[in-house]
This record gives sequence, structure tokens and C-alpha cells, in this order.
Amino acid sequence: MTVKPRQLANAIRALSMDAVQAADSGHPGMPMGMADVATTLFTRYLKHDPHSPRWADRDRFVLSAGHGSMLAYSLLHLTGYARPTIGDIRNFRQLGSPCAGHPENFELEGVEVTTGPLGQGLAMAVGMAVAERHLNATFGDGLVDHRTWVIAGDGCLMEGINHEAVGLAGHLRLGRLIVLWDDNRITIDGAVDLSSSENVLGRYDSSGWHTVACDGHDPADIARAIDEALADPRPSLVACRTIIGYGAPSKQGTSATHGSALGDAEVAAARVALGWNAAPFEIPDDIRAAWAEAGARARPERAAWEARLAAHADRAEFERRMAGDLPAGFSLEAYIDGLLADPRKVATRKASEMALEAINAQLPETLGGSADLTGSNNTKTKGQKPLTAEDYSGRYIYYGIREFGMGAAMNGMALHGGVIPYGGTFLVFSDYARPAIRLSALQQARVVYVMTHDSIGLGEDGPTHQPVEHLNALRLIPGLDVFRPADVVETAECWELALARKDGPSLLALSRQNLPQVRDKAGENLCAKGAYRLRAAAAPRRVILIATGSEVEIALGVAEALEAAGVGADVVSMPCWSRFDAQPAAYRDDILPDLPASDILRVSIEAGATMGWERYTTTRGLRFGVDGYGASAPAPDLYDHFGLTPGKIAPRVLAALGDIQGRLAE
Ligand SMILES: Cc1ncc(C[n+]2csc(CCOP(=O)(O)OP(=O)(O)O)c2C)c(N)n1
Ligand SMILES: [Mg+2]
Repeated sequence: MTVKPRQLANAIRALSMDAVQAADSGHPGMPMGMADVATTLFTRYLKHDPHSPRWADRDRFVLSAGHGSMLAYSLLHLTGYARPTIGDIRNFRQLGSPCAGHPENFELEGVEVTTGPLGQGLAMAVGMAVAERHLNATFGDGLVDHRTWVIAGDGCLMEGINHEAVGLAGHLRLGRLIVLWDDNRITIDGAVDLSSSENVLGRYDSSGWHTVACDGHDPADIARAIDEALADPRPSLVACRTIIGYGAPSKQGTSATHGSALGDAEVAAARVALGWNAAPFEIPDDIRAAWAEAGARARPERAAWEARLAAHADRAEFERRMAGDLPAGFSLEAYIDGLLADPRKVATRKASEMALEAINAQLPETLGGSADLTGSNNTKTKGQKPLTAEDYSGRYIYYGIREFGMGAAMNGMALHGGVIPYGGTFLVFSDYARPAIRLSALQQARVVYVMTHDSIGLGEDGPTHQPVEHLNALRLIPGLDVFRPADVVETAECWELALARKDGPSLLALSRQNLPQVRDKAGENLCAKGAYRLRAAAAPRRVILIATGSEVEIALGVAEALEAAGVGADVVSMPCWSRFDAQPAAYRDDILPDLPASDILRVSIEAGATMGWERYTTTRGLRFGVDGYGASAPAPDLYDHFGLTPGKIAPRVLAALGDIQGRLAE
């Protein structure tokens, strides 16, 4: 190659500063600072083929410092991916361009995960590295043998989740994970030492990582450090000393380059300083050719891999798993039939374990785990061996008390492909994992959150452990299916739906307390519609009781009391709002007929915040729930205390009907 590495890197610098300038918004500093490191990685180490971006054995590259998105877009464009085109880059940050403000996995091949919320990219990379080792243990070196590379900034390392991710990666000795840290000592507010005096390498060292430093503007020194990282069996942190905004003569080294356009004068001065004579968005032919050649480096390797796959005994299974398809014969029907024949009263967390026994036996791709609540979340099935540094073939991960780290790692696993991750904690601690749950949904990742102890029904642990606002807070996350099954059958159905959903996450909210089996008829998966009529009114219908999870049993009790008073009441079980909302209007109108409250009173019962239930009860209906914090007591006492018993709800429903009658008579 006659073109010097510095010139290759300058192509990244020019595209980045010009795109940010054109948009008059964006982050030029990071791409300009890390251009030399990224060039070394992409021209000498990264195993990828822009012409086959989904090649299963490609290295995964994660730009954890997602604000430096122009770095990723430049690299993808220059190495020969079909998108982004130069037109896409010209439209950086504009509506319709795949070059979004921060990299989005659903916009561009080669963008493996969505980054921008600092810290999560690196934590997702940990999950990718786990998936890689697990699949390697399953399918062997011939099919799975790749690395996970991360570019992270000071922010990614400062965020709390970094502690969780680094702890997990060190413990699992994920030696194929290499983090290139943009050690520029600058963040938005100024110098890193305004807010931090941490010995970062020391922290990584003590977590079982290999650490090494290099001059991030010297290709030979960068390569030396990467070679050292490759040779070390531990995960590696490479501290790359860089100058943010490298090449912008009056602004480099300062936070002024972090997140705003450099300005026309500074861009012009940078062209001079870098010796870059090409017009904006133009790449000189020799430099373009050299980048294309670098992009084609791994093509022979990919071809050899294709040949190995073609001849591999497990080819069909490997392809199925990487495509994310469930095995053709997968079904929970036999298991559910067994429940119908022999009804069970169990907590839905136990019901989830029972369903998982049937699921894990049929689906080798599930990778379970819990954030140190295995025995409470009921996430581990009988045959499940732990996944450890000594044995990556295990299918159960002890995440430790790292809810956020677990969620992010599961996102990485799901987006790596080949595995379906599920992981547990208490529903109340969904708050600790919430940013990862949000990213599961945004990234369309199939992750299953198993969240138990889903209400005051957990009892004596009290209000710190009793979720109240969580169900509705989670339902607000667009693209997340929140399931709250009422019994052992619904739990199996919800699991079926979660697994079948290739393009998004699901969260199962499960009870600690035992619940009677309310479903007794075989047939279709009724939870698929999100809500269904569990019991139809016997007397003329005046009330529709809508309940979820453990409160369906209560709704049935209320219906009984109302019917005894001559008032007909439907009971609607509503395990999943989002799925119900997606049903055709005719179905929704059948379940919740659009009538004035004078004709039918709608009542919701859920042991959580009532705000939001107006959506289904209308503001004229009644909403029974818990609008403050819970309390410490045995569950039955709490249900009574908060007025969530048939004996307390039925009279209030009758009184409301009486009021309506009274008003009508006036
Ligand atoms: C969780 C989170 N908090 C805050 C931000 C806003 N933010 C974006 S970049 C940044 C500073 C990051 O500093 P560093 O990683 O050192 O990036 P550099 O300035 O070196 O490019 C902040 C605070 C964010 N994207 N994510
Ligand atoms: Mg920085």
C-alpha cells in the first residue's frame, strides 16, 4: 500500500468534520481523535467483509462512544459497505438518512448495536463476547471464532454500568473482547480531572483484565498494543492516548471539538494542517482504492469459512440458530394439555420455571440467568449447567448483582445472534435495568426479562421491594411487550409469544404468591390477543372487570359477588396491553364495547398504579390499585389493607352502579 496510514485516517477526519459542518450539528472531536486507532483496527485487524455484512463469523465492532457516529459511518463507507453512500453521509443527521445522530443497528449493516447512551455499548459487547464463546463451544472453531472490538470514551468508562460490565467480562475471562479506550482526557465539561481521579487501568487490572497503553496517533505503537492484547488470554483494555479533534489547529485538545461543528474557518485550517486538499465529501482515488483494498482483506477468509460451513454436519442447525428461527417442531401444546388435564395452583414465577423446563428441553439456543436471584426468579431449569470461564457451553449465567449489566449483556447476545437470552430479577429492580430494557426495544432485540415478585403480593419484604408504578412505567416503553399472566396456562402462552417475537423484547411480570389455574379450556393461545373474555356475564351485563396477573383471581371473585346481586359481569384477563392495542377494532370493541358508563361500567383491578388504566375503563369507570407505596405484612393482609379483595371491591362497584341509576332517575 503506497498510501500512508495517516492519509487513510485523514479521510475519516475530513468526512467527519465536513458532515458535521454540513449538518451544523454533531461530534467531530471523537472521530478526528480516534481516526488513527480506527484506521489501524480496520486496515489490519478487524475481520469483516463489507460485501457480506451478515457473515456469522465476522468480528463484531461496537462504537460504544456513539456520539462519534461519523467515525462508524466513515469506516463503513470507506471499506465498501453498500450503505452509507456519500449521499447518506452528506445527509448526516437528516430525516431519512441512515446516518442518524447516533449509530442505529436497524439502519445500517455493520452497525451491530445502537449506541449513544454512554456505557451501554461496551456492556453489550460483553454479551456479544459471551455469545461468541458459547457458540464456539457448541459449534467449534471452524464455524465460530471471532472477536469483539469496542471503541469507548471516557464517558463509557465513567458510567456505573462499566463496573458491572467489566466485572462480568473479567470473571468470565472473555479474552476475545478488546476495548480501545479513547483516552483523550476530555469530556463535555472540560478536562476529565474536573470530575475524576480514578486509576482506570488499575480498576480494570483488579477486575481480571489485561491493560496496555499506547500513543493513539502512532500506528506502529497502536499495533504493538493490539498485538499484546491479542496475545493475552484476558479481556483487554487498550488506553489510546489521543488528542480530541486532532487536526483542527486552534480547537484540538479541547472540549470545543466535542459536540459542535468546527466552523468554516477552522475546517479550512484543518484541511491545511492535515494536508487534505480534496473538496468536501470527495475522497482522492488513491485513498479510496486503498480503503477498498483494506475492506476486502478478509474476503478469502470468508470464502474459506463458507466452504467449511457448506461441509459442516451441523450446518442446518447453525443456520437456523443464526437466523433466529425456532425449530419447526417447537410447541408447548403437550405441556399446556397436561395442565388442562391436571390443574395446578402455583405462583406464576413457578409456572415460568415449569414452562422453561419444556422450553429449554426443546430450544438449545436459550441462555438463561439471573442477577443473583436464581432461586426466587425460578430461572434455572434442571439440566442447565452454568456458563463459566472454564466451560462456555453452559446455558445458565450467574450475572451477580448486576441488573443493568445483565440487561445490556442480553442485548449484546441477542444482537450477536444464535442465542435467545433471558434473565431475571425482581420487578421492582427493573428500574436498575431500565435503560437496557429501553435499548432492547429500540434495537428490536429478542430479550426476555423474567421479573418476579410483581406486586404487594410479595408480602413481608415491604415497600422497597413492592413494585407499584413499574408495570405502567414499563408499558410506556414503545416496542416492549409487558406480559402479566394470571395463571400457569397464561404463563406458558406468554412465554410462547415472547420466544416467537424475533424483533423485540418481552417482559414477564410474575407473582411470588400462588395463583389458582383460571384457564380450563384447550385451544388457541388467548394471550396472543393481549386481552380476552375469561368469563362472560350470566345476568344481563352491567360491568366489565378488567384484571391482570394475580388480580384476575380477585376479579373472578368480584364477578361472583356481582352476579349474586343480579348484576352481570364479564371478566377480561388482560395479560398484555400492547398486544391488545394492536388487535383489529372489531375485536377490541367486542371485548370492551364502546358504550357509555350508564350502560356498562368498566372496572380495572391491578395491584399497581392506577394511572393509565383510564385507557380501558374510561374516566367514568373505576380503577382499583395501589397508588402509594406498599407495606410490610403477609400478602393477604396487604390485599385487604389496600382494598383489593372481592369483599371490598364488589360493594364499591354496586355503589357506583347505584349512583349511575340515581343520576339516570333524576
Ligand atoms: C448516559 C449518557 N449520559 C450523558 C450523555 C451525554 N454525553 C454525550 S458524550 C458525553 C461526554 C463523553 O465524554 P467522552 O466519552 O470522553 O467523549 P469525548 O468528549 O472524548 O468524545 C456526554 C456527557 C450520553 N450520551 N449518555
Ligand atoms: Mg473523552
